[in-house]
Parts: sequence; C-alpha cells; structure tokens
Amino acid sequence: MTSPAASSSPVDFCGIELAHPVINASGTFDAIAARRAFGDALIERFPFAAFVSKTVTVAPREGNPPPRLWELPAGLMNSIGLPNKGLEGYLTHDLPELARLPVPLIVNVMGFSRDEVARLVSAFAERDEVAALELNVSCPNVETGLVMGADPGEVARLVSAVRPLTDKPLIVKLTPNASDVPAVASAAEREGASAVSLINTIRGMAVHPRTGEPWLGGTTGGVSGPAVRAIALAQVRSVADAVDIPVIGMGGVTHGRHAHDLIGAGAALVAVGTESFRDPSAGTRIASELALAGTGPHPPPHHCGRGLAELRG
Ligand code: RRO
Repeated sequence: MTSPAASSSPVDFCGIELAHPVINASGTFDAIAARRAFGDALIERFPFAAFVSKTVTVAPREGNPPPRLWELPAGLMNSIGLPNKGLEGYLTHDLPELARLPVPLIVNVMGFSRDEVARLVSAFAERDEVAALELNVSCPNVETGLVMGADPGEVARLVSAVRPLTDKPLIVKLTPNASDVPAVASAAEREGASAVSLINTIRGMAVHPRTGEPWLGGTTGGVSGPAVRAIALAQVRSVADAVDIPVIGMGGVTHGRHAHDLIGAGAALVAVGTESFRDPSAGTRIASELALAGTGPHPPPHHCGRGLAELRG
C-alpha cells in the first residue's frame, strides 16, 4: 500500500531532491540510537526526507551536568550542552553509520570562533556522504563574547569566512534569542548562505520545587514543543518576508496542519523536533497529514544564495 507520505510531491531543496518537505530538527532524533532501539525497520521506513545530525564541535564534549531536561505543560526545556565525539570521533564513528541512511545527510556544526567553524566546514566539504551543512550560531564567540547568531555583523563575518570553503549548501540555523531575527537572516543571505532554518529553542529557566535553586545543571535551557509554536510561526513569516533564500521552519510541529501553516508562512521545508521524543515515527505521520492537508503544487525552487562560482568570479 502506498502511504500518503509516499505520494506527497518531492521537493527540490538547494539542488537536493527530497521525497517530501519534512525533516528533523538537529539534536532531536538520534538515528544511530534509534536503529539500536527499534531495529532496521525504523531506518528502512525513515521518518524524515533528510537527516540533520546533532551539533558537531571540533573538540569532544561531555555536555552539561544533569538534570538536562524539564517538562513543561506544553513542551520541554533542555540544557544538553552539546555532548558529542568531536570532529575526529564523528568522522570515524558516526559518519559511516549515518551515511547508510536512505536519505540525504545534513551535518550541523558549531564552533566557538570563526576559525573553529571554518575547520568544521572544510572537513565536511571533502565528504561526499554529506549533502549540506547547517551552522548552529546559538553559541558565544569566545573572541568577542557575543552570541554569534544574535548579531547580524557576527553572522555576516562568519558566513563570509566559511562560504568560500565549500560548494555544499550552507544553512544558517537562527536563534530566536535575538532582537532582530530578520536582520540576522538578511545578513546571512547577503554573505551567501543557501538557506536559513528557525527557530532554535527559546531561553528559559525552571526552579527546583524544594531547593529553589535552578533545576537544570546548565542553569538555563532551551524551550521547545507546542509552547513555542506561535512564536515560531511569527518568526518564520518575518524571516521569509525578509529573504529570498529558502527557509526551513520549525517550532512545536506535532501535526501536519502545523507544517502546513509554516509552509503558508513561507517555509520551503518543515522540521519536527520535540514531537519525535514522544513518537519516533512522528515525521512519517506529519508528512502524511501534510500531504492530505493539500499544500497544492510546490512553488518553483527558491534561488539558493550565491553560488561559489559567482562568489569567486
Ligand atoms: O545541546 C544543547 O543543549 C542545545 C543546542 Br546545541 C541547541 O542548538 N539547541 C538546544 O535547544 N540545545
């Protein structure tokens, strides 16, 4: 039987053909652990049209001390703190496994300086297994103390430094914790970003009910899930109005209708995050519901930023 998801139209995203417009949000679906827990069936019927990996940093990281999660009435707050094997560990252990997935691989990277981001982008530029890169700009630049993604100038300098290092599509993952998100998106576009994705989580805090101390080991955390859906929708719309490159919309999507709304607000693709913790095959369901919601014919592909040839010329 053909599922509705299988019958939804393929989408061209910056030259990458996707079976449908639903992907995962970075850090919310561990494909390697999912294979271990649920077996090859989940991988064969992969819930997303592309897989976005958890953030990779140059050096290995343990992540934040526990507790790392706090449940909210309509969502989740996390303070995971970027645990990962580091660039070398990722290339040796994770990339060969992720390359076996039946969908294109998008690697999310984060650096604590422009040089670190450049190192990561150069390393993945060489790898045919990687279809595209996503730059997570939600962290402070140790050289300036500024959160890279909160400042259009910082983002412009970052994208202009790394754009010449790869022909692969470069997606800039925007933080909602900025005063002018469309200005940050426009700065990324001007310097050659191929696409932007938003929203990352919104900073929040929870207090331990007995001690009165911050609950999370990292003191503050990022809020996600249905609680942020209306904020995501507004930010996606304002960014889509400000740029011509494709926008990947995410934030509180639990049903195809929410994906449909984000596409209506200007998103070319939609990412599912927190809902996958509740239901690992949520991506398949949401893609099916979206197909039934009838998005109509997909608009022509967006122009994915300036090509390298144009930048070099
Ligand atoms: O690892 C995290 O704590 C984390 C990251 Br890098 C991110 O981009 N967003 C988030 O909510 N948590």
